[in-house]
Amino acid sequence: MTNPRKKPIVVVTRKLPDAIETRMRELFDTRLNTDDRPMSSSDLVAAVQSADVLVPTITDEIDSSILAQAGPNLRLVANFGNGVDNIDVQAALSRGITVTNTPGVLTEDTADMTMALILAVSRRLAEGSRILPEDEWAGWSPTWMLGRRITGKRLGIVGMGRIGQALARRAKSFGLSIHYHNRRHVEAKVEEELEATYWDSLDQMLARMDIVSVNCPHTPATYHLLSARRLKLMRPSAIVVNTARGEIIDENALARMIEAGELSGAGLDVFEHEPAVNPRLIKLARAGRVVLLPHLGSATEEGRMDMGEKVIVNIKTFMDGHRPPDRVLPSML
Ligand code: 8YV
Repeated sequence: MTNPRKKPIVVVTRKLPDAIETRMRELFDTRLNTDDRPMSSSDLVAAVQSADVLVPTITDEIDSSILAQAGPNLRLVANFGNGVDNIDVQAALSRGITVTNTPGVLTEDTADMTMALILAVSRRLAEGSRILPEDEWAGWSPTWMLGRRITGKRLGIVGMGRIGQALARRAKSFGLSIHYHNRRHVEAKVEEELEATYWDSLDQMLARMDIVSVNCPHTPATYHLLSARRLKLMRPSAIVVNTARGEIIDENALARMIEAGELSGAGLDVFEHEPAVNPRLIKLARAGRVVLLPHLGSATEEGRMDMGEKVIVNIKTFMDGHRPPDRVLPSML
């Protein structure tokens, strides 16, 4: 890096879209992971020892012990992803390593998927779509496979950032009334446009909602925010949807309550111990009580390209000696 003509060594931990990898190879001395196998912690140690820039994803735990073994050249961790709960940001900063992420470009896709899960659980889409391929349809009946109406119900959004607001806009057009819990009110203009009701007490909001959607980041403060105690406050007819991070919900408590009929169902795209999924949830999915997706919230071709482009801009800007646009600071978490 002291020699401006020398391209920085950029280690990318997973396979990215071809066009992104090609551009990265043109711009940087980029080391790709062509077989896309998730890196072990010893692979990660080797990566941080050789790299000027590391490009990890959610499947890499860049904790303080990995960072402590970083070589002297590592200056930037440019996460391919919005959430940075896979990175110890504080430990990175205290070693003089900048962290960036890819905010904004996966907002609409994640909000779409959240709405899809709300519909899937309420209208039994996953269960219904299994009937025909399994040749189990005896024909229409007035009382068979009834779901729940969306229109007129109350949606409580936990975390009203970009994705929460994008969900609220969609949900409003489906006739849901919008409620939210957040550290602070959103702008008055936005609250007005969404006709949204703010709850400073999460407990009080949960007790009154038909549908609860988790859309906040995972931080130490939001770990098990939907704890067993809080889930118990919810109505038995209510459903929970999570496209944020599994750790925000006490998954065991959620599964137990759905098994016991104390909650109606759930739509989950994220899990506490990904890629492992709680066997109780798998059992509930087989019984059609929950809808489970394999972390597909931002999985669109366009989204992955946009994320890759953001990573490139962050690296390029940093290497040109400027503050990268998506720098993450501990105060933002
Ligand atoms: C990403 C996500 O695909 O960006 C995020 O925070 O949860 C995902 O949708 C993943 O994190 C990529 O690293």
